[in-house]
Order: sequence, then C-alpha cells, then structure tokens
Amino acid sequence: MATSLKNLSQHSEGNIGDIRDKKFALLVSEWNDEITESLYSGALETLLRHGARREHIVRKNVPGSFELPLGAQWMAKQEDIDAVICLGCVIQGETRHFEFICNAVAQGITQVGLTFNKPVIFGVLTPDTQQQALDRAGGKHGNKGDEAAITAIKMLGF
Ligand code: DLZ
Repeated sequence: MATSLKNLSQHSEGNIGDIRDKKFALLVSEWNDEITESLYSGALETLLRHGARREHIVRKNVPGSFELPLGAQWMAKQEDIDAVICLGCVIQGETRHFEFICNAVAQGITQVGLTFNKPVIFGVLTPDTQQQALDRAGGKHGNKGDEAAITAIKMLGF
C-alpha cells in the first residue's frame, strides 16, 4: 500500500511503499563514533517510525569508512537483505588522505548497489570540521542518518 511521506529537510514529499516486510542492514563505521552513533540512531528511528520491524534491521560495524564498501557487499549479497545503509564520517581537517578515502567509499558503495541491484545508501558525512559533523548528526542541520534511511525507503518504493 502506497503512503505519502513528508520528508526531512533535504527531501521533497514522495510516495513510498509498505516497508513492514523489508529487511535493512545498517553499517556503522567506528571512526568518529560520536558522530556515527548519532547517524545510526537517526537512521534506526526513522526506519522504525516508517513501519520497519525491529527484527528486520541488522547492524554491523566496520573499522572505518574505507571498509564500508566491502561490508556493504557482504550484506548486499544476502538475498533477504533489501537495502543497505552505510554510515560514516570522514573529517577533512583531520584526515590527511581524505580524498582517497572519500572517493573510494563513494565509488565502492555505488558499485555494490549496481552489482547487487538493490539500494546501497551513501550516508557518509564529509565535513571540514568536527563541529560541521555534529551539526549534521542530530544538530542544527538535521541528521544525515535520518536522510539516508528516507532515501532507502524511497528507493524501495521506486
Ligand atoms: C585512517 C583514517 C583516518 C585518518 N581518518 C578517518 C576518518 O576520518 N573517518 C573514517 O571513517 N575513517 C578514517 N580512517 C580509517 C579508514 O577509513 C580505514 O579504516 C583505514 O585506512 C584502514 O583501512
């Protein structure tokens, strides 16, 4: 049954399907865990609020954002998983090889989604500073984890 969804700040209203029977994998990078735990909480709450069942949501940690694509691949290849949400935070000012990590993660996540033909969502913050990250992880600019969950829900209703 399609239902109308009023979205978060960055999103417009859209139609989504019933996600009660959908299974989600949430991948959480342990780097900058103060940030990524907030992203996780936001994503989890958003999925539950929109009807996902708690027992249909699995969480897996990876050491850093660079490991998100491989973790996503391991989850996406499981046939019962409908969508994978990748959550991480790479802070430019604190990461000398920022571009290498961000490019690898973005390309890797894209590739996994295309390979397994299912939504694999890029919920990775790439701010200049810790404060900018906090602002986007439940602070004044909302929560990118919420937005990543909404994106997964919308793609499942495509
Ligand atoms: C090594 C590293 C650095 C310097 N910074 C970050 C970061 O800001 N955010 C993040 O998620 N991960 C970081 N990492 C770890 C890498 O993602 C990765 O775990 C290691 O390079 C090992 O492959």
